[in-house]
Amino acid sequence: MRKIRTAIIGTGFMGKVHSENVRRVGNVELAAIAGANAEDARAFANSIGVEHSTGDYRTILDDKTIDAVHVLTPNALHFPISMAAMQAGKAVICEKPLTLDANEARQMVEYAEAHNIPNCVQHNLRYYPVVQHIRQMIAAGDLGDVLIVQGTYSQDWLLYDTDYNWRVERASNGALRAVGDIGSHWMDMIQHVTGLKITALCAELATFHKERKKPKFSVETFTGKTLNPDDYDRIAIDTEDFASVLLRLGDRARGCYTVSQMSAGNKNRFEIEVYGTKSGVRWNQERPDELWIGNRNSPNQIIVKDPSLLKGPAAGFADLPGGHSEGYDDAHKQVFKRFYAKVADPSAPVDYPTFAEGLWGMHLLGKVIESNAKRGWVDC
Ligand code: NAI
Ligand code: SOE
Repeated sequence: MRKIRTAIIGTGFMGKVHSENVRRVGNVELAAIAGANAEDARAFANSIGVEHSTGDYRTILDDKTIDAVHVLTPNALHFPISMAAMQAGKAVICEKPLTLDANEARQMVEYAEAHNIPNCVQHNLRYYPVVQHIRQMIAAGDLGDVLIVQGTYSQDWLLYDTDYNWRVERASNGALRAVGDIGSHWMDMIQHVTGLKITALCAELATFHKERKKPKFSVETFTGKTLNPDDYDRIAIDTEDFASVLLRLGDRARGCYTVSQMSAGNKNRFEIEVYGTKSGVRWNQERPDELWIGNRNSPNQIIVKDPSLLKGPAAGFADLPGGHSEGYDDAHKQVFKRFYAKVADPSAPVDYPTFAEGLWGMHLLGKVIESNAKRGWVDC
């Protein structure tokens, strides 16, 4: 079997996660690393045992032996790097949010479709086994008609004004921070599990820290907790820390969610609840193998992931027996398995999130900005 040769572009949090998990896919070889500069790239490549590294991703795009790339940089670089990679004929997995705006995302979709290039936006959170079980329950009508969706994506890693990351800056991140960074996951997830589209929304954004103290040197995602007072510059902030969003999903279903990067004690609480005419479900990423099922006329249940009990195709997203937890890393691996099956065999199904879905996500983010600006409902 010829292995697909892939490269990682970006050596931070996602650089680690993608490197480790793409290596769990049998038909893929991690062949090269590109970083922001040669030193970062080499240090990272050494730490994970990859021979080839570069401080200029274009070197990788020029390499005809590389079949695919993972774009894992700050958001503003997703579009130029992904477009250049596709123009060089590489299959592309790009992190979320896909781009800075829908216009960039549309160009990526059009290019990929016109040139038949396998493309994926990394909405990995869909691929927890229990989430897929919820999806199958809803498709089978176990919940009845969906009436209510609600939930949150709440974190606390930007609670203090000394917490800093490229995400707080528009130029690197885009205009929406909390909604773009984690609301993008929530909206993707709720549409994926219910099969419904968000058809209108009403959003309010809040920036609690109008000014933050920026470290004078770079800090990686989630790691800015150990600096001293002299290590900072004061920077004005115009991206949101928190948002609340009301939703309509078609004629009947209604919902709301909050996103926050300043809710003390919430490390990575991504919670969805779906209530239908028969029953409801609640799932929290921090306890990924558990599913709460709410009933009106019988006791509520908590079920635990077990492939032999997962509904239909959901079992295909669990690679370990019941009682053996499958978490964040495993959800990434599930995307990679399916994406690289497609890269290896063009007749394989598209069983992973595509740039077209990333474009819809960017469209919704644009609607959040529009709604907040006009202080009212907007149709999507
Ligand atoms: P990070 O700040 O930890 O890493 C970003 C890396 O990109 C850094 O190593 C930086 O040096 C590198 N970089 C910057 N310019 C570059 C260039 N020109 N060429 C190559 N590398 C360059 O950020 P993190 O958390 O890894 O986020 C990266 C992306 O992944 C973001 O778009 C973010 O939204 C997304 N993400 C997705 C997650 C998921 O669960 N799907 C989780 C965390 C992040
Ligand atoms: C930071 O908020 C972050 O790493 C996001 O960028 C990811 O998408 C999310 O899954 C975890 O938190």
